[in-house]
Amino acid sequence: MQTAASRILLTGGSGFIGSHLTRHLLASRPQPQIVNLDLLTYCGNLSNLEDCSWQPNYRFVKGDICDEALLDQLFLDHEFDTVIHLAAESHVDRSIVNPLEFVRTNVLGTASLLQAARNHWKSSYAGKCFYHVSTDEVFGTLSDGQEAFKETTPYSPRSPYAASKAASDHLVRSFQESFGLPTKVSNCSNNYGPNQFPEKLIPLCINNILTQKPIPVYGRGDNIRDWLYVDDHVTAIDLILHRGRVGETYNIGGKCELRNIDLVRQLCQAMDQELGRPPAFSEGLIRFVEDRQGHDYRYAVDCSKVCLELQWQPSVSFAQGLRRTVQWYLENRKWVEEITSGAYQTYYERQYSLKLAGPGQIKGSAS
Ligand code: NAD
Ligand code: TDX
Repeated sequence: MQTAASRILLTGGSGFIGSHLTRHLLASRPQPQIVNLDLLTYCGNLSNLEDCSWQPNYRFVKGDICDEALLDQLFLDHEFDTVIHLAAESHVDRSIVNPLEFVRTNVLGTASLLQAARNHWKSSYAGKCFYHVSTDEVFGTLSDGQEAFKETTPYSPRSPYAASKAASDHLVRSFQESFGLPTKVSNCSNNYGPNQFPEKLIPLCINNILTQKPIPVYGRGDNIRDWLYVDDHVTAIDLILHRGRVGETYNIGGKCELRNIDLVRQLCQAMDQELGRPPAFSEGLIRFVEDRQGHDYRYAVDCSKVCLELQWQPSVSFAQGLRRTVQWYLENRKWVEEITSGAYQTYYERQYSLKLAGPGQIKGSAS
């Protein structure tokens, strides 16, 4: 079903994928109004959307997706017809250290958003859409030769992160089934590209190679991930949002399975070339370290549904995407330095301090 998506509540827009998606949607025609609701946790960074902050159809709100009163107020003020939900705790290693934070944000936060959408849309669901951005990790782990995850693969999450995303997917489905809320879900494989927080494999390695620190590869580096350049994920979300069928889930994948150790070696090579270092210089930094607990062995996504139904394809090869990513991090060293120093967390105060509203009011209005 066609969705106009003219007044969008987008959550997590200051994170990695959310910032790319927001920029993409702001440039689309007809231009939607976008409210980016983001708590600016450690991985939210206002500078990711600095170039968009002046646009009249964009507004940033600092706030928590678990804050029901805030959600209520935002729905009243903006009369959203679309929710695109990306806000989440997203790093598997952190979920092993602090699972409850993941339950709060990913499960309770999603439930709060669903409830707000249901309350405000219940008089008519026509032209409304709740789009939930999820992950392939809900399907669990594959062995070599096992068939890639399909939309119909049973859920079998193995990390607290994956379990919290699986729970959020189930909640979305339950609101569709029980209340008729018009929902769409996509489950995507590993993304990479500019603005990814440097705790994830690729940006962490780029930073360590640059600063000549050890590159930690978990276990023997045999684990396999299916990599997708972030812009291709964004294009898929746009297509599903506007042309996908209500009530459906769509798998999105890169058709690009790589063993971690092979990826890291390729990255070392690309970095050495960019930095004019001798061949194999950075490979010497690789260290095999203790494995992640419950480390999923292999992810592979069968994305034939979105390819056939919506004519989507990954358009950026891994070699191209990796080169672009490396170049972006080299040209934007300040972005990582501000994260390392903590300066990025003062950006909100610098940008919005004069406009802070009183208690109970919405903060951070850019307008
Ligand atoms: P990210 O960690 O870079 O960004 C998450 C954003 O959510 C941050 O800006 C953060 O401040 C915000 N946030 C966190 N808790 C919040 C709360 N309580 N209220 C409001 N905002 C909050 O994540 P990402 O990698 O961009 O992932 C975005 C979404 O896509 C997530 O839902 C993730 O599960 C999903 N996903 C990610 C990948 C990937 O490879 N990165 C792959 C598939 C799906
Ligand atoms: O230092 C590291 N060394 C290492 O060997 C890190 C950070 C990771 N790894 C391994 C673990 C994984 O096998 O690299 C692989 C990729 O790790 P992450 O970048 O942490 O991603 P992953 O755990 O696969 O999850 C990612 O993809 C699915 C995102 O973080 C999730 O948000 C998304 O849902």
